Amino acid sequence: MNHPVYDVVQLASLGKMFDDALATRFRVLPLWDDPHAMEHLAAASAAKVVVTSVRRGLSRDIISRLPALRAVCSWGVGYETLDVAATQERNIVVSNTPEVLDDCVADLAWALLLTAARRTNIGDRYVKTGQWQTIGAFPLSTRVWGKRLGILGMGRIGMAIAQRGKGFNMDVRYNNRRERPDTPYTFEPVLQKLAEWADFLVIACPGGPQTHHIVNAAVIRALGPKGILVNIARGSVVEQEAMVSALQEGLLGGAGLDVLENEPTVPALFMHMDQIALMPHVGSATHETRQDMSQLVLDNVESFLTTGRLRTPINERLA
Ligand code: 8YV
Repeated sequence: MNHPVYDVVQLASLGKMFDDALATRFRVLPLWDDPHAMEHLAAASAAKVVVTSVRRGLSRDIISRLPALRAVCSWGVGYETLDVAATQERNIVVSNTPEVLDDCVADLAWALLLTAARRTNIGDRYVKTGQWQTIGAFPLSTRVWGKRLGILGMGRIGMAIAQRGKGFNMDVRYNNRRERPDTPYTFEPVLQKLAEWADFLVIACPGGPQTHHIVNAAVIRALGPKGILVNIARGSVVEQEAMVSALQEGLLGGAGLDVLENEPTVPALFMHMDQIALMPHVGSATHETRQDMSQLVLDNVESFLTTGRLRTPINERLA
């Protein structure tokens, strides 16, 4: 069979403008809304690059069907849904989209922290349903400024969250795989101790097997009845059932969650729990940041196909 020669297999859309730009510059096989994508992969035996996303992921099976694959350019900072081990076995390089989303994700962490502490979501409903007139004064909430901010994961996003904490005059400590002496914050090597110390614990570490359920029942209880848990990272980091029981029993003060286990499934129980403020996994979802992320994917493809090097490779950082 005579196939056109493709440079790029595209498994995830980058938005119309960027999809068009990619297709104008390179010979692209778009498969993101193709129900027969697996069969059509055979046409891309010469493709050097795969474009995908953290949502779409990349399996070992797909990698094995692309004999000429040299680089994977993924949309999103997380890459736990990509089979990185399979890429490393074949010396395939991988890029993600770091930095451009740090500040928007940190902003959302703060929005959730403030919502959970000051109960702005409940207050909004209180006013709009007329309860201000019928019931009167709104119950007191929790002070934010000057409190203790614990951060799990002091990467770029953790740093951006910590920096905002300074604006609220907070004492910041963190737990991380390793100490970061290049930051002004205090390292706490034991997560449970960080939770005991903190008023607010914000999760900003990567997902995947290494962090699965590290925020367990003991950590949640250590945060305590007045503590607030914020998660803008991955639902897999938190033992969700333990968190819910702690909230129901009054052993945890509140939670602000952008991410859940098994998204987009939301436990029915959550719908009636005012102690949980929810967002639908939108940390990076502003017009500006989404544009920057797609541009960075495009830049990585362009850089790899013209110079043989990625702009933002993850492989080096894994070493
Ligand atoms: C999400 C993210 O992909 O970059 C990441 O790793 O989690 C986010 O950008 C996005 O919010 C849609 O799920």
